Amino acid sequence: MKNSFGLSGSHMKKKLFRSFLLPACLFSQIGFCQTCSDPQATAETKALYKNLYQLIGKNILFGHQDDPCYGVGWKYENGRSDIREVTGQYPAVFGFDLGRTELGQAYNLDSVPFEKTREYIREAYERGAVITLSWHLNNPLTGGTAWDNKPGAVASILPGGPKNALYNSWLARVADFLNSLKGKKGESIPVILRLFHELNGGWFWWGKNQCSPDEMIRLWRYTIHYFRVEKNIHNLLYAFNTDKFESGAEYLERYPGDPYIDIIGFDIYQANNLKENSAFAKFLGHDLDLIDSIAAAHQKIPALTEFGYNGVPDSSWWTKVFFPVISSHNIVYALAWRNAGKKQNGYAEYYVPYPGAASASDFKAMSLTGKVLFETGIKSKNLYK
Ligand code: BMA
Repeated sequence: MKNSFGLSGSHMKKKLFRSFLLPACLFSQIGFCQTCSDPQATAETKALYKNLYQLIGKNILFGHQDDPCYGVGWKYENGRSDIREVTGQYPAVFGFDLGRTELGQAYNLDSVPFEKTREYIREAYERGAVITLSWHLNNPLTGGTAWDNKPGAVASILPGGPKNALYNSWLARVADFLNSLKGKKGESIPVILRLFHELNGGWFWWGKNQCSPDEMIRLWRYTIHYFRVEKNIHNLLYAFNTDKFESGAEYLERYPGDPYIDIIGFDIYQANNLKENSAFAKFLGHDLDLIDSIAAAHQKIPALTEFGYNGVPDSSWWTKVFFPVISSHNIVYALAWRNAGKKQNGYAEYYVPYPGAASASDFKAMSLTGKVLFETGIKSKNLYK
């Protein structure tokens, strides 16, 4: 029966209930609002968000970029993982990079075949792990790499710009890849998409000296709208992440808004002016304090989206420097950068230990704290249910 509002009794109740609850995502402060930014997100994506949200302040999932692809002294050997060889467990978060998908190439910028990436993503998902993708996309204006930071590229790909059609074609290729990520029942595998990372730095073409805050915000919204509306992709959580930063105002200067973002993160390395343990720990703590409060104010999930101390030369760095700082904050995951080993340019890079490395036993000790979770710790959490 319809009432004077033209609604049946039960419909009316639902409407009133919703209009009461929605503005009061206000209730979120006491834990009610655990919905991701995309109202049309798939069931598994919504579940992932909710379950990660519930980990805030409790656990930190340990992640590693390109973990199953290669490690120090090996490449593409089935089942291998430096983290697993040190701790007995795979990481809880797997990071991969989409750079060069936009060009239709078979390999990414670090020579990882996309076929392999797809396979590793499926395997990680079946194990209950979280997947996050970064995208070091080429400069659409110059054809150079992501580090070709001449200004003007962001403006050129916005609607009306000379490279807008090219950018759309790049997004379409990324969309094809994202659409190809399917679980055993044909469901889309949820992915944390980490776009335009380190945007407060000046080294990428999307950096702070290369475009205005308004241009960057428009690019974020345009890109997310393209995936959601043009391509109907709803298996994504979006991570907003700067490099290390000084203040909340700096952090939020290019933030596209709550309807677009799920994860609030930043990247930080123990290098350059943060080479000393004490300097690094202090800055990490400072930024994590800010991230905790920004994430709480915006009802988002805080994360350390990328970090590292190349070669980890200090044998007790994990338990004495890193763990004390992260464990007193709210981040739900921390992603260590890749174990490239010796690269073609002769420069060596690794951020988690391999068997025999100086910090291997200390890393294992951290994996046994119960606070930082790896493969076995997340199994029972059923993050996709
Ligand atoms: C950097 C280095 C590079 C790599 C790039 C993208 O930090 O590891 O060797 O090409 O990330 O993965």
